[in-house]
Amino acid sequence: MPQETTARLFFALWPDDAVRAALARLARSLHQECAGRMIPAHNIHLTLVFLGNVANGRIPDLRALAAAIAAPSFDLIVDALDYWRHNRIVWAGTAECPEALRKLVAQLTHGLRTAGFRCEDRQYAPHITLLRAARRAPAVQATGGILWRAGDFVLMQSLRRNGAVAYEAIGRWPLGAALQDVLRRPMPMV
Ligand code: 2AM
Repeated sequence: MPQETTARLFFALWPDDAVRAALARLARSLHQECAGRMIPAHNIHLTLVFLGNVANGRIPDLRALAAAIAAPSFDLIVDALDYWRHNRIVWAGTAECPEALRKLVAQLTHGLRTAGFRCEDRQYAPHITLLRAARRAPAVQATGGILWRAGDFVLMQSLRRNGAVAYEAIGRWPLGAALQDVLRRPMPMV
């Protein structure tokens, strides 16, 4: 019987060029302080939901589920730094997680579970990994805020190419005004 192939997948926010450049600058300065391996600028992202290995045949279900998400766009202020000792990553995050980000993750997770996908039970901890195998934690836990206007989200595939991690976009979906906001707007007089 032919084996069904799988893909290692996750939903994420992907930065635009300006935010990517600012995060890559931050990664470079943290690297001087904490050593370890810098995440290449083109790989920097914020994971929303990690799916792990998914049968390729289920990718259309993931696309349909993502297309059905109705969630507002939001601003993320990247102003916090931290270090996880258990996996030695240095990451950037946000002192205050926007409610819209939590709701987007909750909506995705709910849709995924309903469709029979396995998602983690752990509480969502928004983090943008900047260094792996870091030798020490950064001395300060705050950074000048980087404004990230999240206007869409992506489904990514994680691959290994020549021993390096490579990410490929499978789909991208816009975040927009929530339906309630649209309905609340005054109707134009005709
Ligand atoms: P990390 O940066 O903390 O390793 C692609 O691998 C993305 O999915 C990364 O953002 C990674 O987070 C996250 N990821 C990888 N394995 C994961 C797991 N088992 N649980 C949750 N997130 C994971």
